[in-house]
Formats: sequence, structure tokens, C-alpha cells
Amino acid sequence: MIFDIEFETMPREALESIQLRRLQATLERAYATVPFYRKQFEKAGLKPGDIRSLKDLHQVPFTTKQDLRDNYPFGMFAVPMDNVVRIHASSGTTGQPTVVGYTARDVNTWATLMARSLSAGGATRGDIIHNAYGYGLFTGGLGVHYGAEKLGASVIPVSGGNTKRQIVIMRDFGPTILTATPSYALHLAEVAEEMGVSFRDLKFKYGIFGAEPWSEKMRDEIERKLGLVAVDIYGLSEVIGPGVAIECHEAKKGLHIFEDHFIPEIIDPATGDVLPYGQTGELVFTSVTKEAFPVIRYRTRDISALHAEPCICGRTLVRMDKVSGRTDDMLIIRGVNVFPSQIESVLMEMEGVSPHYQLVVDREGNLDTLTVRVEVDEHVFSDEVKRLQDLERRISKNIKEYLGVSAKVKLVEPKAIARSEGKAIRVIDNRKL
Ligand code: DLL
Repeated sequence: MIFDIEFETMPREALESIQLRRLQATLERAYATVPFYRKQFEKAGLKPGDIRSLKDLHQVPFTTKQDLRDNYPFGMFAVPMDNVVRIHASSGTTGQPTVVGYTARDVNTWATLMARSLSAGGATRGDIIHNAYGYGLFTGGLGVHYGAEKLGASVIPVSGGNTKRQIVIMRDFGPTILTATPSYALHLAEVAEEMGVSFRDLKFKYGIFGAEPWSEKMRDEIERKLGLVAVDIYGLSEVIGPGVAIECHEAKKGLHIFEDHFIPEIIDPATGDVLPYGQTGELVFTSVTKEAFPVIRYRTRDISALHAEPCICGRTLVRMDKVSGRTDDMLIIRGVNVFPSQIESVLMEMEGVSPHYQLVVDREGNLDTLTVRVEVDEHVFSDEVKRLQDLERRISKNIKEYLGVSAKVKLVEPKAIARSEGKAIRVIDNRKL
């Protein structure tokens, strides 16, 4: 079902005229109320009134994560604290968290965007949503929660953790939609199995998974193990939280971006040049309806591409490719660029290998080394040493063949790699210590 048929199926021209009007209002307000944005305009010799077309936006300087850090905690807010009703923060992988604020109207906008997202992902008001995204400063839990209520579905605010209790709730309450990070969804399935509960006997129809990269192979594995249709949801705290983009369950091919609220661009991360549809680069977003925390050409560091082809679901919104990683996730191992998701794809091709893995990067002398630790199924692990070594060699050979990098592979027993209730930790880079 399409929650907002008018905006989600709008002809391009009408959509662009709304985007422009909203963009101009956002720029005027940001310029008037946020000293950082005023300086950015001044640096570029621009006034908000100079932006007369969507293309003109390309002249406005980018905003980076560092800019948000420099204005920690509330320096980027465009309204007085009196009007801020909610604060979230993203922990990030390094240093200071990024703090974001919402007015009452922003919370309502976000709830609507999440109702649209859940609806695109297969949910209806008749569904029971088991929401295992963490509640708290992280935007996942409350984002889904408000969207589910706006949609009129029943939401179970179970949050992350206490996994055994989650399985009991699933068995007894019969939820039909699961929302969680993909890695936690797999962990839920694993614990269910230990408790003698088969996910396939539960009532789940759709799973709406995001907040971390996951490959197509991982999707296959999740759908098979959990007996549901898995769709990808994308978002980030700085832009609003979840609800920036989502796959429709009909096509599961690219995530529709809610362009009536966010203007996406893809840029070359090295030069900042805007790239045409179809080309891969760094995603950049400008919010055009947010009040408390507008973002202007915010560089996400996420890698994707945009596609304008029509979709079988009827939405006219552009689609972004599944995010394969972040520019700052990229490991450079002896000069070769490697993304964790590429390793994941190689691993998931191998028989008997589980989706639980971790990459450990070290430096021996002047040489970077990459070790891939990956769990294997119980029956594989109890095989004779020679067969394990043979499997390690085959994985290592495939990594070399597909990615051009030498990696040491270490097969470990089931559960050897710590499970996460939120985002999985895929990389341990000892070079940074
Ligand atoms: O992760 C918001 C969210 C919650 C999205 C629940 C989806 C579901 P942050 O904690 O600020 O916000 O982290 C944002 O996570 O820049 C991406 O690098 C990554 N990310 C989010 N969704 C996806 C996805 C939430 N579907 C950062 N695929 C983003 C890949 C994702 N990466």
C-alpha cells in the first residue's frame, strides 16, 4: 500500500517545483538562524535568494560531520530550545556524538515518513510490529515506534536485548512484522532455535531491516532462516533518522528516497563534483521541511547511486542503491581498497560458512595484514583439521581472486564472535590503536 499516494506518485515536474519552494524556505531560515550556515553562504559569496533553481543548490558549500562536531551540542539548531521537543544523538564510531533536535512538527513529519516507510515495506494497520531496534538516543526504536502508531498498526516496543524474552513474546503475541538491524535479526533466529522455537512457525510476513550495511546474500540467508520477506530501510540521525529511504516490498530493488522532504545528490568524494544518475559515489542530502535541525548538502559518507527509472510499485521517487559501505569504512590494505561488504559477499558464497564474521586489521612491521574471522556451522567445525584448513584456503583464494587482497582466514566455532543487539561491529582495526 502507498501511504501518501499524492506525494509518492507525483509527476517529476510537480515534485521538483515543491522541492524548490521548500528548499528556498529552508535556506532562508537556516541563513537567518544558524551562524554556521550564514558563514557558509558568505564564504561562497552567496545569499539564499541566489538559489533560483534546484541546480543552483550545487553552488552551496557542503556540510560535513566535522562541522556538526564543531557545533556540539546545539550549535546547529535553527529554533530556540523552547521549541525543541526531542533530542537524539548518534554515537558514531569515533569521538564526539552528533546531536540532533526536533520540533513537535518535525516529530510529526518523521512519524509520517516512517508510516510511509513501514507501509512500503509491507506493513498495514492490521499488523503487529515487533520493534527490536534500540530505544533511546539511537533513532531506530522511537522512529519505528511513532511511524507504526501513525500507520495504525500495533507496536510492541521491545527494544534491543533480553533476547530470550523476545522469543517468548514472538511466540505468544504473534507479531507479523519484525524491525531490527539485520545482524540482530539473525541473532534472534539463532536464539529461537536454541529455545526450540522455529521462526518459520511464527507469524512474521515482513522484516524491515537497516541501520547497517547488509549484502544481497545476507538478505537471502535472513529470508531463508526467518521465513519472511526482508526489505532494506535507510536513514541517519543527521537527516531525520530512519525514514529517509526504503525498498518497496514489491520490487526490493533500490530504496525509494522521500524526495518531497530530502533532496539527494551523489558526488565524487574526492572532488565534490555532482555525478549523474547511475554513477556511484557519496550520498549528500539537503532537508527541505525540517525545522529544528535543517541540513544543507550534508555529506553522509555513505556510498550509493541514484536511479530514476520507474518502479513496479507505482512510486515516482528516485531509488538509491543499497548502501554498500561508507567512505570511512573502506580499509586500505597494502594499497588495495576493501569494503567489509565485499568480503561478506565472498563469505556468503561458501557452503557451511555463517554470516557472523569480523575483520581484524593489523600492521606487522610496515605491512598491513587482514585476518578474516568467520564462524562455521557446528558440523563443519567438528570436521577434521585438514578439511577446515582446506576451507580456509578456499575462502582466502576467493578473496584474493575477487578483491585482489591477501587475507588470512580463521574459521572459528559457532558463537565465537560477539553478537550485537544493534549495529554489528565488523572491523577491528588495530592500526589505529
Ligand atoms: O542508523 C538510522 C536508522 C535506524 C536507519 C533504523 C535504519 C533503521 P545512525 O545511527 O545515525 O542512524 O547511523 C546512520 O548508518 O550513515 C549509514 O552508514 C548506516 N546505515 C543506516 N541504514 C543503513 C542501511 C540510523 N539500510 C548510518 N544500509 C548511515 C547500510 C545503513 N547502512
